[in-house]
Amino acid sequence: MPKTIIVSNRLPVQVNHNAEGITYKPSAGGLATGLGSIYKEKDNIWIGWPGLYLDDEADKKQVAEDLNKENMHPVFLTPDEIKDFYEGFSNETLWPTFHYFMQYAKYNPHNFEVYKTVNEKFCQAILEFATPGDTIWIHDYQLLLLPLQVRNHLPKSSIGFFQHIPFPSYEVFRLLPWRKELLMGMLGADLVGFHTYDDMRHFLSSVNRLAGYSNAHGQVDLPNRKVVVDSFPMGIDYQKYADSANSKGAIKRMERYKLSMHDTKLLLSIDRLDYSKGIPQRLKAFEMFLKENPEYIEKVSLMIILVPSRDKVEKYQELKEEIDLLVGRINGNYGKISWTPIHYFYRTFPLEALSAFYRMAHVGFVTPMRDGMNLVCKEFVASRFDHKGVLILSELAGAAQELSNALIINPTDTHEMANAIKQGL
Ligand code: GDG
Repeated sequence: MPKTIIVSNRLPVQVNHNAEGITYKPSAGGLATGLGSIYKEKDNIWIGWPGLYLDDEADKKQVAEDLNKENMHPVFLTPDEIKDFYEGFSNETLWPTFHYFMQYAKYNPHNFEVYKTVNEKFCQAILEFATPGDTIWIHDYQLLLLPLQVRNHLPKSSIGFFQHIPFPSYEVFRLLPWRKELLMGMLGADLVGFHTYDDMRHFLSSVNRLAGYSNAHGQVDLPNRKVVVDSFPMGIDYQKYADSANSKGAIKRMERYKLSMHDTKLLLSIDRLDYSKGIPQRLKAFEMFLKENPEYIEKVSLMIILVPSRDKVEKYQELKEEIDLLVGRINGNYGKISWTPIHYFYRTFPLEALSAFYRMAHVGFVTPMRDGMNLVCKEFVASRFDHKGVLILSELAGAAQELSNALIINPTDTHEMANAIKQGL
């Protein structure tokens, strides 16, 4: 029976190895949220890195066995591969370039070589499982070369590629020394998908100008195959978030949190800690709002939940320090014994707690500088099944193209954001 093989850099579980042995917990992040249900069906399988380095062969064997029972297969990476492929090329070259932070991008040829090798490692893992008729569904910017690598081994296979982050304009993409190889890698798929129409147009323009292939209605004609390129804006499981926000557990938590927050109005933001998410800009807008609207002091708080992410990468460490300082400054300047302006958490919460936050917040405050889609704003809306609440949303999130009834702001405009907070409240 044909199956779907999902392939992404990370598996949807975080594997840890500590004194108690090997433990597993679901990972937080957009991809895990979006595809969580598909790989569990029938014989489908999800191939990816389990998120840690294991040197002991017996541990690797155990992890592989445990994960196989849950329809997952691990690709193990060495410490050098983690550094050069994951932290290096993926997160210090592709991520900043694709999010228009070109000044953060490093151009290191060695890292690109390791990126290629690791993509080939994923390819070998696919070959272990693929049988004729299967659909191979590859995800995201860490695996741009993989569609072509698989095509070279299995010319007749059915391959989809979906990119979860923006695809930048040609003028930005062309900065990458490896631009053509990366494009050709993606064109190894039969279907290439993006969240938005703009991302798709940017990709097609780069294919045309760098690889010389034109397109008609999103179809690229290669000499021996056709590739369809389209936009597929990713949604969420609406019912899951609506039900969770209405669950006994979430309501109980919400009542407890409300008591300790003395019924102040609440702005809520939830992100991975990442410079693309516009967190310092958001904090400065909240500070300006308090300064310009002192009547709201003691009446409104901002809850900011930051999920630790890529903490070995220098820019992320610097960002964490900047955020710590800003939160300290705002709480130090405006706080009262009985009121904290910013409730700041640097960790993950279980879904039940997130649902309680989503449901008790009056305003969802989502202000990325760039975001492929952004699922948090959709989860906020789904959790407000009572149709109350206001969403402030950056025009630079893919989701802004769908959620046009939100208060749409430009995240570089501090004034506009401060005004939107007032309007939202
Ligand atoms: C990438 C793209 C695109 C957050 N904190 C906790 C937690 N989360 C969950 C949220 C949400 C997910 O993580 C974050 O998804 P986003 O879409 O907002 O952002 P990225 O992680 O950057 O995702 C993005 C996405 O891929 C999908 O294509 O939308 O543009 O950058 O689901 O709820 N989950 C739990 N505890 C937390 O503390 N359980």
